[in-house]
Amino acid sequence: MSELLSKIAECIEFGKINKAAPYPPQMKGQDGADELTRQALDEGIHAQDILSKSLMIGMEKVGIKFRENKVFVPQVLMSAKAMNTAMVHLKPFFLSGEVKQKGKFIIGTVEGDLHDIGKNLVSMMVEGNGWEVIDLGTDVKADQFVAAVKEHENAFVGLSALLTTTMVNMEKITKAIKEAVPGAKVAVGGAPVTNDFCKKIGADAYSPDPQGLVEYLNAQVA
Ligand code: B1M
Repeated sequence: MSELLSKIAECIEFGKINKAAPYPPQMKGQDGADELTRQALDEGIHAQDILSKSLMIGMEKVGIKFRENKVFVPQVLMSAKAMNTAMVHLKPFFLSGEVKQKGKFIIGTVEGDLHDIGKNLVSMMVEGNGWEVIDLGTDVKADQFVAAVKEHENAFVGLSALLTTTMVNMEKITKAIKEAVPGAKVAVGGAPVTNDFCKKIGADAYSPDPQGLVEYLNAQVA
């Protein structure tokens, strides 16, 4: 069992989607996340074990390598694609409640801002680490965040901004969320955002990269 789970983790780490995929070259012709996840389920390995002992391990390794500039956006996207392929096989177990997720995470790029590449990477990494992600998209206004936080009880919130002109909207969004749902936790990130800015606007956490955010979220439910 552990050998198969290690192989799946490797597929996620290196972005091997399925046997037909030519990427990465060193794994050409080998089974990918698609075939191996199916095989693991057929062999009776519990979906929860596949998630926590292989998919999440692979995703964590990518997150750390990305933070250390050892891999870049394209590699992370391939890993996320491999992860999503594996997740298709696990979806029925999520829906039946057999596989437990760590919690809910609402994310959006703030009002006025249309940049979504970084926000999407964050979403994929958080989802790949066992969280249910509610992605509100781009140009998300305070009332949309508030509605989502009211709908999804105990969800954590993530705000992304890429412009110095839109990061200022994080303050009113954070205030609106906290006014509507006292105790709600808001994390902020994006190229122009800093830890000082996070503190100044009353948000709860800042991370410069997806892995730091994942570590913050995991620590909240540990
Ligand atoms: Co725009 N743009 N852009 N742009 N754009 C920047 C951001 C800019 C720095 C370019 C420049 O001038 N050098 C500049 C901002 C300057 C400033 O504010 N100081 C800029 C500008 C000015 C603009 C327009 C105003 C241009 C114009 O129309 N005159 C316009 C604004 C549109 C709008 O939003 N209203 C605009 C438009 C666009 C495109 C549509 C063309 C396109 C976006 C496409 C898309 O996202 N679908 C675009 C792009 C691609 C860029 C650059 C080139 C790349 C941004 C990106 O995707 N980076 C960018 C210049 C650059 O960075 N080289 C630029 C890759 C991404 C993985 O990184 O988003 O930082 P990033 O996310 C990181 C971290 O920040 C972190 O994790 C991610 C992975 O490490 N992170 C979080 C992000 N969110 C997080 C949340 C967290 C935690 C971590 O917790 C919740």
